[in-house]
Amino acid sequence: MNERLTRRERSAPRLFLLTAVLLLVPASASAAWREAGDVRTVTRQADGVVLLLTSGARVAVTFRDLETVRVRLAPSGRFERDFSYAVESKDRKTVAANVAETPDEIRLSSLNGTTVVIKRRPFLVAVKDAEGRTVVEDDLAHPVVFDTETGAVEMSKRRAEWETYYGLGEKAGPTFYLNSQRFVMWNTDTYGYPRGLDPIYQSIGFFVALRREQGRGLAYGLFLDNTSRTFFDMGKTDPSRLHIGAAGGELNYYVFTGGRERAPRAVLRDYTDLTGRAPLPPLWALGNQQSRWSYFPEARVREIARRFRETRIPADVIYLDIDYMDGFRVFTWDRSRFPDPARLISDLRAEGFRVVLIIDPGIKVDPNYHVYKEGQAGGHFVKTAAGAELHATVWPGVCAFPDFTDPKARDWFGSYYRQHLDEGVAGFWNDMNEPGVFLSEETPKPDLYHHPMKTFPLDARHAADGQPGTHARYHNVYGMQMARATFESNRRLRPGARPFVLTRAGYAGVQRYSAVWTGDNVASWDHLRLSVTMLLNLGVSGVPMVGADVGGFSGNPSPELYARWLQAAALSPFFRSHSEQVSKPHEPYSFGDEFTAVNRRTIEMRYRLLPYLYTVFHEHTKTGAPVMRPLWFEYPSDERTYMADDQYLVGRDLLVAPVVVEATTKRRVYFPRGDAWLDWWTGRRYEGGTDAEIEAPLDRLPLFARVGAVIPTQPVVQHTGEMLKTPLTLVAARGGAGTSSFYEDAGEGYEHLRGASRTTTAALEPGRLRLTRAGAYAVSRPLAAVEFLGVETAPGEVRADGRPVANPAFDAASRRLVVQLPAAAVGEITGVP
Ligand code: MIG
Repeated sequence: MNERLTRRERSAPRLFLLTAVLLLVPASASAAWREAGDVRTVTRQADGVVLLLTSGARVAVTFRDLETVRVRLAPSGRFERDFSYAVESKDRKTVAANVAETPDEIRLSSLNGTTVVIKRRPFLVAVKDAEGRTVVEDDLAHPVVFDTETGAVEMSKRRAEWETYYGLGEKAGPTFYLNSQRFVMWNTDTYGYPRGLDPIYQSIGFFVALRREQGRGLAYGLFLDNTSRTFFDMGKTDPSRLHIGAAGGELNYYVFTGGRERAPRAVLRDYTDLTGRAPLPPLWALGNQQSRWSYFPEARVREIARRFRETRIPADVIYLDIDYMDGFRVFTWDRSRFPDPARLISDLRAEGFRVVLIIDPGIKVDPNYHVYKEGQAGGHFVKTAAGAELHATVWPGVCAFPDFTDPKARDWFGSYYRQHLDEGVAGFWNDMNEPGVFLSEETPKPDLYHHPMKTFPLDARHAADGQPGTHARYHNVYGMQMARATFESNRRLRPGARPFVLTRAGYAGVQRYSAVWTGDNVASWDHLRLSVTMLLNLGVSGVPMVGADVGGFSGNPSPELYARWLQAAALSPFFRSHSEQVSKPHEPYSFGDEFTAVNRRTIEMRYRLLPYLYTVFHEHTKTGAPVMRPLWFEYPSDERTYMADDQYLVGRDLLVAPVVVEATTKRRVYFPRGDAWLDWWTGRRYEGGTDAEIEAPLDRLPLFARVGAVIPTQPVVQHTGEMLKTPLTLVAARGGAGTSSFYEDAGEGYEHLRGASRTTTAALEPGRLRLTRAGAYAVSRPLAAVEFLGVETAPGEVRADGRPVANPAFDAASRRLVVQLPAAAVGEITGVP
């Protein structure tokens, strides 16, 4: 605790200076830089070419997909085994490349016209789209270089000054877009990180570039797949280029051209085709989640559950943080605090609550602790350079750490989840897996965010799935491999249920295993704003299930800040309130009666929209599109969307404009060009390409539906277990034509992969709505009503399948016409004004 207080008291500028000095040390350590040189020999292969350069480096330039180019450069001239933690293992596609050589160039093209032009002297790569436009190209003045002493490797890509960049995973940058900033990938436990601090917990070296040319938005994506420390200088040092490099290993990167369209959607599709998509989460994980460091003992946990139900605030999940354990030993319980966990969990379950447990990587060194003993006997712990068991201090005291890069250690660690699964635990939360460890008394101070001793020594050894190497090389995948161990063991041990895993650290591809939260944020208005851009950037980095601690982890939000944060997060993918030990209560009912009502309304809104949110998650599994989307993702031709950092889309059809400024009850909203929008609450119409001042009283989240969309909703339920019993209501945003569809399945298990799902397509036209259903999902939820939004005048006769509907309810103030439907499945509604 002491450490924390001192840190908070320190002045920010000094901290930044010290941090900067620390980060510079490795860069200036040595210098034996060498240029990659000219192309000496060319070897053709089916999907591209392998080049030998005059420096001795070897390069493979291949098509990974029709619109994805891969460049792999081994400074040593020898490629390593082609293995990646980021790439989802599945059958490689065979993508044929057409190769043409001239004295100056080598040209590769894929079937649909994507082309790579390789200059021979010196070796330079330019990628062109099917229309012949340059996607991205090496900077003539800065060819690829590598350092023969340190193993570092760097490249530079030319950048158009007006190009903007997004993604790079979890970044707390000063602005939403990444332009003119320099980022480092090195997973770090950064309690209370101020805006601008970098790196933090995750390492995802993928970004999306966007620029407007001839009236259209052109996107591309670039992913550097290198697990060692990497950097991305997005024009900070030199505005004319992107400067990207790694501390060691191969320069191994992919360019996603976005196809002929050059659409962000296509870039994300191809990036997630490579690194995988998040599986459909269990429905309960989309519910409201309540956490705290920590709820204990058992009576307190029961009280939390009871209070939610008493106050009629919907919730699905309660988290148990580190204090449930016996002396912080993972896979144990403190029996004085939790005498009968299985009983507690089943009682909570009867009230509609699931329990998620935190599981940290550190295993207490204690000869009487079975997990330690078995881990030691099995040789599952990370070793020092000298081959001894690596020890470092975390919550339990001195710990050993499973080598999650070793498949045997993953299986071994994973097997302990069985006990908790048998107790009925629903999901697991992996923390401290950067890995983060504590500084000891003897560690040289000051205690900086990026103190090198807050993780394993760089020369510690990892098995790395058959490619053994140092911690310097595998640090950034440690957390992701822990989440993988958790996910895979849950899949194996409880095959009928969808795992739920939450991780703090990760690497590209983490979405295949886990949800991600943005770590130890702060109860401030600025952090509320920051959470929006952080989640958006994570989403376009391929990770859909993301959230920030609502209300801020560190510190105490005012009731107003908590209420506004809850609203801003209510439609974010992963929705959880969490706060640190010393903070005041952060439950939505703990800010006084007036705010309990406000917060209830917010959470009810999320539950109303769960059928829609679930549909958007399903869309992610098919296309890789984020759930929470920046405006530019759908409107790349509208350059006003490029800087929109305090509004977001959920799926394609909902626009959210949270209030992120203190003491305000209105805000300006920008409506992207190309669609018109209806105010969710008033039904008022706003044209695309315009701004408007929107009323936002304390109990209201500014929310808009895209004209032409049909959005599935349900009545308020107290938890997702009640959903299947409730009928659906469709909200049809009238005033233009459009087709939407929504997805339903059991919300759990894997029957949906065997056809047990249903997709309903809704075609909205002036005066008419048509519904068609496809799929064999048996537990069909009836459709109770359609709410037409944006109706200005009272209707004449509304008909369902030709028969008049009794008493459609029209409310002029909210421009809503509610049409109750008969029990039989309706195919067509007509007569809507
Ligand atoms: O050293 O488990 O980010 O969410 O409550 C702090 C206690 C360890 C850090 C996590 C936070 C969690 C806390 N953990």
